Amino acid sequence: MGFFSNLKNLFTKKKEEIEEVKEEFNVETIEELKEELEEPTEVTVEDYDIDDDGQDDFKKGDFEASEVHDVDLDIDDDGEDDFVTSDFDDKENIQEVTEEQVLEQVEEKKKGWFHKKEKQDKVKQTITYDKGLEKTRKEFVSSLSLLGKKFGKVNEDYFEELEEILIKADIGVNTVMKFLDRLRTRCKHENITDTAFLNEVIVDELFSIYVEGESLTDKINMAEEGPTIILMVGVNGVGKTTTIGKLANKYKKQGKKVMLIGADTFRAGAVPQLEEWAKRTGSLFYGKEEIDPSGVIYDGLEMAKKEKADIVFIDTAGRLQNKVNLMKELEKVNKVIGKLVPNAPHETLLIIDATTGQNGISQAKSFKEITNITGIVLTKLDGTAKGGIVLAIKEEVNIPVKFIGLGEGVEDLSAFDIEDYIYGLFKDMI
Ligand SMILES: Nc1nc2c(ncn2[C@@H]2O[C@H](COP(=O)(O)OP(=O)(O)O)[C@@H](O)[C@H]2O)c(=O)[nH]1
Ligand SMILES: [Mg+2]
Repeated sequence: MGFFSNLKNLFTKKKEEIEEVKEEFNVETIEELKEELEEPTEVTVEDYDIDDDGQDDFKKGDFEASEVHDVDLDIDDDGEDDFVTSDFDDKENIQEVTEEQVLEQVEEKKKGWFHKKEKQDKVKQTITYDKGLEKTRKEFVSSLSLLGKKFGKVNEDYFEELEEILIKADIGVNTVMKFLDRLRTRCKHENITDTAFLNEVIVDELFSIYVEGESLTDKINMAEEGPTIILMVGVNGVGKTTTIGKLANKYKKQGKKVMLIGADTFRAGAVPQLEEWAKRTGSLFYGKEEIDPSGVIYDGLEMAKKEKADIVFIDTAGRLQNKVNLMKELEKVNKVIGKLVPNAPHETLLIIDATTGQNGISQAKSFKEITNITGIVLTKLDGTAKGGIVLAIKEEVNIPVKFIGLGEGVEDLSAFDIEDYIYGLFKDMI
């Protein structure tokens, strides 16, 4: 039935994780931590200190080799290195350990290190949400607490004002109505009159809206072979080009060969803007202004294949004034893409500007009619108190939100994560 006993645990866990990583970096504030985590700490195995003596123990190639070389490892923790690998050749010098034991230790240390990095990345995401959803959270939490004070007890007037608050957060009228029905029923059944307790139930029920029903995957569908092609669509100014830049940065960091194709041949300056992002992120680029987008995409994909790109983002123009034309254009674009790369595009991501609220929802509905949208990127959540739009998209459009934009910086993009989202919205309430 309810989720909020889990939610409480979840919030506690998140807070603990943040504290742990703060300690690791020896910083006091979230701002300092954010800065630390945004440092390009592309730590490779090259700088790996097995025995924590502050010295790098070996070079990257050693991980790939079946043998470990030049390892100074203290197996029995007596503060002395037990041997260097050259001892392997000199059997007499091997005293306390076998080669297997060494390798085991290396593996374990390696795992520990990656685990630590994973935890740091998780915390980075949590605090990005925390910061990005601040506006929505403040507005929402303060309205709810005022409401609680005003009424003291839950009654019909309370519900009516709650409805207004939820609609203001852009949760969507239909969603709000359904949600309030459930809330009323639950209050009746469980005899809930205390407004403070009801706050917990509200979070719980909102959470349920997202997780119930058909579960939508937020993972990017990657090609099994050849380049993964991702088509980006959406009306002008929503953040398509910026999002491509952020995504290029993300995949580049994962070691992928990224390529950007500028096929927004409509908006002046759109192609050079994308080219700038390509330079900044070290991605391949192809783009041309003032010709047919399908032609640009054709040539761009040829280059992507030749260069063996792993992942290709295609920037398009988004004119929605004329649905029929846009539909025809997208059909043509899809045909070209499919011809050059079978089964592509692997994703068609629709970019929605969260600050446009219900307008964004209508855009999503329109685009859904025109073409096969596989995911939504919700941008500018940092600039709005309307963070509830994520729930409206789930309820009214039923396309998964795959990424969210939480700022203008290159790092201000996160894979959508329902737990971090709920935490960012409600951490002060529970
Ligand atoms: N605050 C904020 N601004 C964003 C975000 N994403 C994009 N923008 C800004 O929105 C504006 C339009 O972005 P652009 O990528 O050119 O939109 P496009 O026309 O869809 O390609 C730019 O000023 C971006 O910096 C975001 O997540 N948060
Ligand atoms: Mg653009």
